[in-house]
Amino acid sequence: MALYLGLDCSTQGLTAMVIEAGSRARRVVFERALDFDREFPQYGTANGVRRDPDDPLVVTASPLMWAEALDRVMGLVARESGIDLADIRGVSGSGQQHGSVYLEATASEVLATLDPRVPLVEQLRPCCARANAPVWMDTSTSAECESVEAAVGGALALARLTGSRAFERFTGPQIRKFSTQDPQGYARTDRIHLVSSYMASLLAGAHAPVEPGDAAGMNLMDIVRRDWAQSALDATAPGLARRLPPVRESWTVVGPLARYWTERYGFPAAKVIAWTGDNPSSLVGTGLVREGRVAISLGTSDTLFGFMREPRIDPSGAAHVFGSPTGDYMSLVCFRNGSLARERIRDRFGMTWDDFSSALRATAPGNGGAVMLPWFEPEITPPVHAAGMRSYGLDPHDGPANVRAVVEAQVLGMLRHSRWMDVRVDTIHATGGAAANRAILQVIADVFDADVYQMPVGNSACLGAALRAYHADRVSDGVPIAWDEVVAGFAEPIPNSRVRPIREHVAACAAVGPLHAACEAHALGVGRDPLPMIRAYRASMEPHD
Ligand code: XUL
Repeated sequence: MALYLGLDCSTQGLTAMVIEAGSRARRVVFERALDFDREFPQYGTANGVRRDPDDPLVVTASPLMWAEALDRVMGLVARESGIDLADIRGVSGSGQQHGSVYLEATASEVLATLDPRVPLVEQLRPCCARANAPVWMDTSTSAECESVEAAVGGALALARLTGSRAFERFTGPQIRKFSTQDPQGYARTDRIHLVSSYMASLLAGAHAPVEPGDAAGMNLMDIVRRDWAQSALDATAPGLARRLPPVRESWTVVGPLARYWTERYGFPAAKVIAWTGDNPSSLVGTGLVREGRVAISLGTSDTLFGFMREPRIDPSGAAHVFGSPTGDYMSLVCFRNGSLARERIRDRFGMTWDDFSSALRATAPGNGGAVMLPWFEPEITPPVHAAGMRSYGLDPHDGPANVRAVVEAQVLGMLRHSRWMDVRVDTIHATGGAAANRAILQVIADVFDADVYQMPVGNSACLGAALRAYHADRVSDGVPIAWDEVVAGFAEPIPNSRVRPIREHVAACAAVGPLHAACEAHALGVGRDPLPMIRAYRASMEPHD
């Protein structure tokens, strides 16, 4: 039997999943999640992080907490999974993206000689050059973002080089801030890890590389060459190249599990595979392993992510391009006003979700040219700082029209703001709470003219990690396996969940696309008044003799 262990060190907890992957059986055999707040109260986290009481923009977590959680979860796999540990052939993982861990030079020796009798956390404590790791929720580096962008020739130049303009949570600006605010701490730092490469290092007992999926979230890696970009390193901090791990392919075998794990818990010397970020890992865990497939996650905020063969860049600077663990690329586009906006409309008209769905079904695609821009909160895509819903030709008292307006605006926005990917989308995997609503999925199918499938609920990042371990094991054994085959039987849609586009609806949605674009441009202050266009559209809709 061939078993693979996937781990996911997310913001709020650490999850372990064991899968059986082979020609005979393909199934999840064990899953266990640890919640940081509940299991490790000594670190004083809320939802896995700590906010600086003096500066709420500063958000961190302790790398020691992650080490302690790894120790505990590995013990649980050993004791409670009921599996024969000897069957585990590979281990990989995913981490929350962008977070960084700063280790002193002593870490190399400590990692190489981890003592199985002493808890991991005690051995690591002396080698942290910085007690706290800044995480992706930290937004305290606006000044650093500006100076990094200026040094490489502007936001677009940085996006072309690294896949994204500078973002506060990205690791490069965070490193710059540390190096200027605590030069002594930076001088003591011998190695800067991402959460992913740090956790892989703990498992292998040696400094692990980073891989292009997670390294693309740093504003430091040349997205085309998939190696460090010297101009970005120079713009960030002195002597950075020697402090960073090398960039290696996602299926790199870092080494066998360290003696710490084999002797303390009885694991075999299974292959430790490089870890990646949670979003690249979810790409695999939702089966997005070929061009034409994207996932839309309908949550508090809505996210669209998809597979790309080529590293194309969003010229508006709102989206990201990361490496994909398959050796290709992925996009990530985030819309802040997701469920939040749908709920606002539902509540304003005193509806239930069933009423909301009925309203969607009862209204015509195109909404008679009535448009809403649902920026109830500041929006990420497109960037909107001043919150406030805007509407054009929409009756504020017409509940069903408002329901259609909010959903069409969101989905047409997803289409418009993912066009830069230049990918013909034929299959959409829908995840997140609102993916249960098939009336919303029908709008997605109609707008994208693509089949939409519902995905089973689960930890797709953790599943992606286990599947990556399976793939890398096969590659390193010299019997490579196609990615479609890796995910088959695991990352598959719910049977019979397909929602097909309806031909007349597709045409109606395509016809209002330019109208929505014009309204958005006007609301952003870069376009003309769209009302004449709405009038012309309405006139064209009137029946002719
Ligand atoms: C992606 C991002 C988050 C983190 C935490 O850019 O910041 O999705 O990866 O999940």
